[in-house]
Amino acid sequence: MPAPSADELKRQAAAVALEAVAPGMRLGLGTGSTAAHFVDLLGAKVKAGLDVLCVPTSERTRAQAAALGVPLATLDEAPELDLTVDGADEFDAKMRLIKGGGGALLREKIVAAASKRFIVITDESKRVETLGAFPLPVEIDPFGAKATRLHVERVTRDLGLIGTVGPRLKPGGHVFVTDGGHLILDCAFGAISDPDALADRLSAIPGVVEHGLFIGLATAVVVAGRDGVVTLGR
Ligand code: ABF
Repeated sequence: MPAPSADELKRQAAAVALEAVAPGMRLGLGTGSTAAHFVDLLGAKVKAGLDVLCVPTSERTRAQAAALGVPLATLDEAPELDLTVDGADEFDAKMRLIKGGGGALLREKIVAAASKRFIVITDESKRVETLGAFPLPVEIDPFGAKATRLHVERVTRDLGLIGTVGPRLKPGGHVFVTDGGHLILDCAFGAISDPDALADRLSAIPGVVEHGLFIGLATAVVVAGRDGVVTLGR
């Protein structure tokens, strides 16, 4: 039998997370290609009669879920969620994550923090010993963007992180703008030896709206690999 493709692995992880969904739950829906598999599988369950209410983390996910007939609410309408299922760009053995490659990190973090359980769905390519091979996204306010960027560079240099900090651009060279109207700095430092310290320092910078280090939020990470699906946490 041929080895499963990366896309098949993502769907397998999504299917395992779907088992945690029960009737009547209020769910947070993540963003990205792995989360899209979860939304797709959930849509089929809803069509078959499952009763849930869902809060999407991006306009992209909202459109996908709406097209599948998944009942949607805003986080203001459903401020306490039972479970959020989302992807990640990287995770380590302590279930610390880098997220934001898809540009939805602020809403993803707000929704995850509003959930009793937060299940991350991934394929094995996202597992790392030390976070940082994936450039860390930092979401900033457009006001004073250059000053904020300099501040981020100073703070990270103080922590011994040397690399490039640059605004995310769209294909064609235009600046990428998030659903919330913010900009993203992609910070390519390589290995981040102390993600907790970096998270604290970034959070303290005026102008930084949020950063892509998700620490202490994931309650489980479902990892689909060529040898099967493994779940860290619960
Ligand atoms: C979202 O989608 C993001 O936080 C993360 O950046 C990305 C992962 O995308 P994919 O599932 O397509 O690899 O979860």
